[in-house]
Amino acid sequence: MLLAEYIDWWQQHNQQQQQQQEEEEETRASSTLLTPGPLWYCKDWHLAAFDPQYQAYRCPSFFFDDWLNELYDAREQPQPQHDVRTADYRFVYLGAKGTSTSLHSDVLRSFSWSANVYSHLLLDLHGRIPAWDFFAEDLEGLYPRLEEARSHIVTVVQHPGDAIFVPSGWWHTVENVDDCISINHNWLNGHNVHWTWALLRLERRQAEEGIEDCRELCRQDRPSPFFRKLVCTS
Ligand SMILES: O=C(O)CCC(=O)C(=O)O
Repeated sequence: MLLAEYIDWWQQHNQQQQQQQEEEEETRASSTLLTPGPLWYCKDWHLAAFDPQYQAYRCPSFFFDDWLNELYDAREQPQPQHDVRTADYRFVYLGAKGTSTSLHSDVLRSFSWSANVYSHLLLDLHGRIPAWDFFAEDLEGLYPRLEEARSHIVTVVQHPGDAIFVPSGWWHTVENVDDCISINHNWLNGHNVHWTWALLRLERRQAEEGIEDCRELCRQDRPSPFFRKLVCTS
């Protein structure tokens, strides 16, 4: 979806919401309400890389020491695969009220910061449980340390102009409690790069173990490049 299409959808969605609210007030009967359509969320828009001259914002000084994005900026000869979608770890998010990001911890064990340009975000930062609703009853009994993890949940309401720092490896969810625009960067420096290094080593070891039984199939002298590529990518 193009950005222009997203904005058209957003305007129509808001008109529909308003119409629904008015109808609700008039009839007070839910049977006549419009069926809600899909709720789109524009995520991971590489605005800084999309137009480097534009300089829409400056990185807050607290988050300046950023080896990850510096590495991307220092690439002198971008390869064909380095288009704007893989240009950096600097993102803008545009979301209608009610859009959300489900539970995750950040790429490469990076830190992240998130600044709220417009409207309100609700962030939950918590322990490591793979679930969206931490208080769902069907989790009971599945995780022996559920109660302990629940006691560590932190809920934050971010207001316009607020920025939040998310430490490496912290699981979090986000909900836009209003229409929202935010800026999010992932970054590394001397304080967390050891986590990234440990993760890369672990994942390399796991990948090696995972292909142990078919390693021979990836050999360069295999006759069909197509076959080799297929095996390597899977
Ligand atoms: O704002 C969002 O919806 C998600 C941002 C986030 O969790 C992140 O950048 O790691």
